Amino acid sequence: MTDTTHGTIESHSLEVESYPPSAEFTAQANLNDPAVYWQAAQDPEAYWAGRARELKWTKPFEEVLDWSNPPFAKWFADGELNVTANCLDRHVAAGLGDRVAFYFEGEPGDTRTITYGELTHEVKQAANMLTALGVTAGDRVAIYMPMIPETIVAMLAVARLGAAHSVVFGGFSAESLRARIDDARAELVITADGGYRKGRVSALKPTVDDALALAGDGQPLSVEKVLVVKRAGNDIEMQEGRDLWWHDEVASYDGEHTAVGFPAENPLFILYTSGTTGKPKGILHTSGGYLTQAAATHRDVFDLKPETDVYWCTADIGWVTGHSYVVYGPLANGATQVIYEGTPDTPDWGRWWSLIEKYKISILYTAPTAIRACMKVGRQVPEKYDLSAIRVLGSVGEPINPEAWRWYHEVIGGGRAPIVDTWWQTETGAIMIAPLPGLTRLKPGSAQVPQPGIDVNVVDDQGGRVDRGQGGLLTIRRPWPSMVRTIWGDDARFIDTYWAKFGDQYFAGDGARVDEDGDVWLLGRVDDVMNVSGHRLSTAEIESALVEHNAVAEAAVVGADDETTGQAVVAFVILKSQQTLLSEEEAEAALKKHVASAIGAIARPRQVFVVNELPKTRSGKIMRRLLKDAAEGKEIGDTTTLADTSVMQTISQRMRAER
Ligand code: 6R9
Repeated sequence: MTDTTHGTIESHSLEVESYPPSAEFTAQANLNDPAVYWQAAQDPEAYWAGRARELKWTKPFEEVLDWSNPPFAKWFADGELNVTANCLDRHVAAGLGDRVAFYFEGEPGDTRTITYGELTHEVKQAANMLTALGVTAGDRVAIYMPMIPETIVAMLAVARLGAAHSVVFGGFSAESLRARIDDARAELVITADGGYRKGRVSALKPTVDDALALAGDGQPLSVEKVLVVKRAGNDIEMQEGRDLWWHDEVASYDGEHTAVGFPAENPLFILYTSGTTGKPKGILHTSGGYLTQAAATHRDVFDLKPETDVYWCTADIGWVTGHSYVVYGPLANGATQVIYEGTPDTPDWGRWWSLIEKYKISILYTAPTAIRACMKVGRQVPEKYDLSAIRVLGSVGEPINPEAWRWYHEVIGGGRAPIVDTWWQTETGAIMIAPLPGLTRLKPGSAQVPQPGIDVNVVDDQGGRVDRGQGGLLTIRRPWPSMVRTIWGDDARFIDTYWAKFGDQYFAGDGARVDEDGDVWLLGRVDDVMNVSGHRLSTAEIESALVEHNAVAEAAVVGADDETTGQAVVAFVILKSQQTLLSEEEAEAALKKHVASAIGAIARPRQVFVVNELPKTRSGKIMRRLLKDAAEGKEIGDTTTLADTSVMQTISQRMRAER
């Protein structure tokens, strides 16, 4: 049976189920003419220039793309704009000051409704406060906050002044925070006393205190002031002369502030992400190109109607999804959003669905790991709520397995709402591959189509395109507006990580396959980066945290398949022979805790195994591939290159005993 209005399954040449857009949806969609793809492909620069002109420029650009010094791209470089004024003042000037920008819901149930007019006022006041604290264009400000409105106010105030923010996820440890502060040489830290998570207060300010007390990288501490938002009312220490309460300070500034334009290539933010070595990479994004693509993709991919939609992206501001699809894209489009401080299971698993019912959320953007967690709890929970306002669903962070896709489509989307599976990265800044909901026949599990104006390829090791039906490596050939400009302070690493492999193509680090229709299927990372609940973690970073522990001689970490989190951290450690203080069980528990406190709770290993030997090649390289097989309970692959072939037998026996 085929019912196009409900997107019922249709079979197709390859027996892959697919869901055509309903005639109704297509008729009302922002993009419903497939010509957009070939028009953009004919002249991508002209296409992006047109999208950039949807923004307000204080000085219009003449030059679109400067690619004279690859891989360092400049977009719209002779133009000037103020990013924050594009997100706020522009809408107020257009008479939209009374439109709701955010419905905020705190985890304990407190709520706030903030209009564009009010948000603009608060950001102007904060910009005046930051100016008085010495923040000017070109500076860096670290932000270490819970998911509350002030976090967004802080980001927009920093951007308004032409300074760059570096948001550090509130779950990161003091060491991780300090490494990021040092790398960016941030002069100001904005934090909160604490935030609410899982029904408890999780303190943030004490971690900032610890971070600033650490030895750091040997250079003098760059931080001069710490601004503290009062959120949870927990007891904290305020250091005289350094720490200031946000509410005390901001009260003395008025809400008059004129935004000036900055060059399109002015840095907007640095966001740290895991790479293949232990040291996180400071991904640098700039202003005009970034905002252009964040806004354009947000409108196109989610079919946003700013006048009527209520949009909710569940991502934390500490990740790139929070930057591009909570702050910059949606606000540039004048969207009305919901932000929620806490976890989906507090006070119970109905929380998210109750928010959807309460605010009549029409567009939901979340991650497969969250969907799988809700699936486990069962459909009877969301079924208690009225989710009928939902008209578009989004997914990001990792490939969405077809089973989760179907559940999301049916249980949350009423079998009616299209799902846009969006592939992109911290480095790409904005969505690169995703269906357009009014045009694309959806296939569960595939992100499918490059966005108009984006040149995605799947190539072999030599950089040549693979044939349809084949797999290879994902690359991007032509520069795109929101692309990473460099790794902060490390141009050589930028070239080496993304460009050295193919020269003229950006290497994303993901494997992919193109099917017979030309749709792209993402297959996961091809490097030593794990994806745990949609968060990137580096094996090297966790290994170095483990060997820092005085009981550990050697460590190997792998990302093993996990039903809920996609991948999970599994560690194999050799203890120092002279250490006798800890039993194996004690060591395993202590090391889990140690990793969580060194890097952050998201890096806590699911399992730690004490072993006597690690599988190594004759040249001494740890064979993580074999450990991954063992951790996943698979048949162990080829061990012939091992120096000692018996070690894997011992390890896999050990693993089988655990199961
Ligand atoms: C936005 C974000 C990027 C890595 C990326 C890839 C994986 C993200 C995906 C996806 C398959 C999707 N990834 N979205 N894989 N389908 N829709 O997640 O950025 O944290 O930098 O992670 O996440 O492996 O390379 P980031």
